Amino acid sequence: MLQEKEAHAAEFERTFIAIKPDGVQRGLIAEIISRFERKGYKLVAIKLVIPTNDFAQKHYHDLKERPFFSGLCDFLSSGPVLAMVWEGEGVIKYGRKLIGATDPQKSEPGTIRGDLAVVVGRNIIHGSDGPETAEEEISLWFSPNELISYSSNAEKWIYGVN
Ligand code: IDP
Ligand code: MG
Repeated sequence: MLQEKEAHAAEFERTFIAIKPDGVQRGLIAEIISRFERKGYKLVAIKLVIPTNDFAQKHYHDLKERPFFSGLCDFLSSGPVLAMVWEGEGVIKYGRKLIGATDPQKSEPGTIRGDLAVVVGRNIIHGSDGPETAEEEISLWFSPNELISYSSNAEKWIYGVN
């Protein structure tokens, strides 16, 4: 039975989620964390950091050709960011669903951006968009010893595994 549980746990994926400076300043940390927590995902790393501009450029390197890149990096490095890693079955893709579309004007009500943000340049939260970026972003923001592996008593109720 223990083996079965371990095998199941090994399937869990991890994603990088960050509350950007606007979300932190607006007092939305608890609101956003609670949406991931209540869903049934497990928090495995968390820290409050003010990224340097250089670090922000690394985080958003895929967007360096876009006209908003410089303003985006200035913004991300303008104040505290709450960096997190969340774990669970399908968390990368479903985390993006919880977050909603990039432009809050197009995010559905019920999503984080749909409920809590208005414009694309201040959309309060970041989430990895796929398995490769999740891995890349987790290792950019966290060292391996900051990722906490633990079993949660809720898991057997969330996943139905004994
Ligand atoms: P995502 O955050 O939903 O993954 P990306 O396309 O990866 O969206 O863009 C990263 C971030 O860049 C967005 O969350 C948003 O803050 C910002 N951004 C994206 N498009 C625009 C734009 O057209 N104008 C200003 N900022 C933008
Ligand atoms: Mg993105």
